Amino acid sequence: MDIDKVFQDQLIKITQEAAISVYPHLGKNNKIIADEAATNSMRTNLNKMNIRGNIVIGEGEMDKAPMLYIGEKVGTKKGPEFDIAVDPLEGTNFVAKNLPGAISVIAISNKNDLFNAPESYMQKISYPKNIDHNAIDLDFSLKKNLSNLADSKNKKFESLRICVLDRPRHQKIIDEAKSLKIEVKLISDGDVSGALLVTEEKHNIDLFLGTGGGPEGVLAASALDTYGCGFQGRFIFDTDELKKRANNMGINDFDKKYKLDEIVKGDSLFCATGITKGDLVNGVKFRDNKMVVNTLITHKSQNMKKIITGEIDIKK
Ligand code: VTB
Repeated sequence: MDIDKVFQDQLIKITQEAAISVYPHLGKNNKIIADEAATNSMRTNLNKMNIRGNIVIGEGEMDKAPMLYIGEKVGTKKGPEFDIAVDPLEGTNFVAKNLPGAISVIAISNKNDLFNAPESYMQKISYPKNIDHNAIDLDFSLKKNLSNLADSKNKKFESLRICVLDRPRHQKIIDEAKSLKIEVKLISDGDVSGALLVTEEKHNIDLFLGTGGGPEGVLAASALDTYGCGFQGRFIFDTDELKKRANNMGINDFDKKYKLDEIVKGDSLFCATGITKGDLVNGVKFRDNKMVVNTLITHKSQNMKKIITGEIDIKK
């Protein structure tokens, strides 16, 4: 079933207001307060929606997060049943230091259509549209993925650019790229945005790969799906505790490589509002007593992918 278009504006409003709630905390070196503001705003607004929402990706497990925890029910309990993935403040470091790249993110699907997993790391890879899904694989070498990409895109191998989270665990990828003479865009945080840089030519990224947050992987997968891009993810359940939690959620194969259509099924709606200026969207700006905010929205059934600029009167 398609998600009704009325939810587009409602979701945009949710990430817009969450982004605005973070604005006073920019550059204050306090990640926790900024995250709380965004989470509080998002939760309050979700609870006003006429939906029966289930948080499948949230601020953490119930015993660790007081708000928007995995399994929390949100909405007025009237209306359609949705699975909801949230990252009210993706890039807490960016906000604390007032650096580019912070966004507020949400994705919804029909009930049972978003992947339900405990909070863990995920190995991920995303790539542009119109690429044969057998050409790119988490388990291929970087060289093989890139030569297949070059062939599919009819581009010169050396002209390809990849995006990787700047972490010691990615040194092998970074070294390999260097030996292949491939340019790497290193990002310090924010791999929802990183994974989405393959969506449009203007970002000039052909492949995103590496290990980051699992929740961020599921969120990115929703938007990638609407763009027709590719994604694979493998959760890393490397402790007994995580294995137990995964098991309780119905996961038995801990090493499974998930394809995009196993992570996000059917219709989905995704919104990301910029908090600080970033590659995907501009940050919150203050102009004539108004906050100007930019939101990337994707809605699969409507083939919608665009940036909406909103002006919010702060006197209200
Ligand atoms: C990424 C990134 C996040 O965590 O998922 C990353 O998107 C992965 O974790 O913005 P480590 O920092 O532990 O490597 C963030 O940087 C923060 O949640």
